[in-house]
Amino acid sequence: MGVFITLEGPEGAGKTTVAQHVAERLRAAGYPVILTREPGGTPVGDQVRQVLLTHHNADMTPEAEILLFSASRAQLVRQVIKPALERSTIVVCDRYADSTLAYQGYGRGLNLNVLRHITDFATGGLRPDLTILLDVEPEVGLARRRRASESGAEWNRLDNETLNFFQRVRAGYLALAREEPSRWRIVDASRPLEDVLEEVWRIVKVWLQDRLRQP
Ligand code: Z5A
Repeated sequence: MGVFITLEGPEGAGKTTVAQHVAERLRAAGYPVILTREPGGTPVGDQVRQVLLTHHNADMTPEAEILLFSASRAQLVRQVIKPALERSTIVVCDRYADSTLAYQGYGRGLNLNVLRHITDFATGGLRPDLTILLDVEPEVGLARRRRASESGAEWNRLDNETLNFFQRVRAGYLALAREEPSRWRIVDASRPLEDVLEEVWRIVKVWLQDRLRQP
């Protein structure tokens, strides 16, 4: 079986940049790797992503939102992630089910147990082996996002949420990480990018070495 690594965190934390870097370094070290993301990562998921993130759908209800994120995830798990793990590949995924607990649960206030049931159905119970939380204050992350969007990066429907919403999301992530410390590693992503990239790579390298030592 392969290894399933996810990157989580609020907007502008650096997930996409870090996920690419980790995938490149793993490849350079000789591991078979695929890099994917949520929502999206499949043709069906990419269509769902458009529906989720377009500003035209400002009236989307939280219930519709969770089902759409789950639809994209169900497709990604069965079409991409599980087959890759069965080929003993390392899967690096930019966001996964913990985003649902953080955003729709802690952010929107939907019942966490209900979300866990829906998420288990969508994923068939597939959980990450290692999750890295890139933790950053919402003010810092949003400022990075704003700068990136001025240079052409997408500014999506969820980016318009209030600062209070993003503070609940961040607190939710930290609570999730503390609940399950064996799976999560928390990285201070407010530091310069080079430092963050090096720390995440060190975590992944050490974690993989420990795992290979296990019988
Ligand atoms: N969502 C949800 O609600 N429920 C779910 O179940 C799932 C998702 C799966 C998806 O958008 C949205 O859907 C997202 C969560 C929600 N909400 N919003 N908004 P997305 O995945 O496309 O967008 P994102 O995750 O928010 O990505 P992002 O804002 O682009 O952030 P990022 O991937 O963490 O950062 P980045 O793209 O790597 O970097 C952003 C910029 O910051 C870029 O210019 C970098 O060069 C810069 N950067 C990164 N790190 C640093 C450091 N350390 N210092 C300085 N500058 C940095």
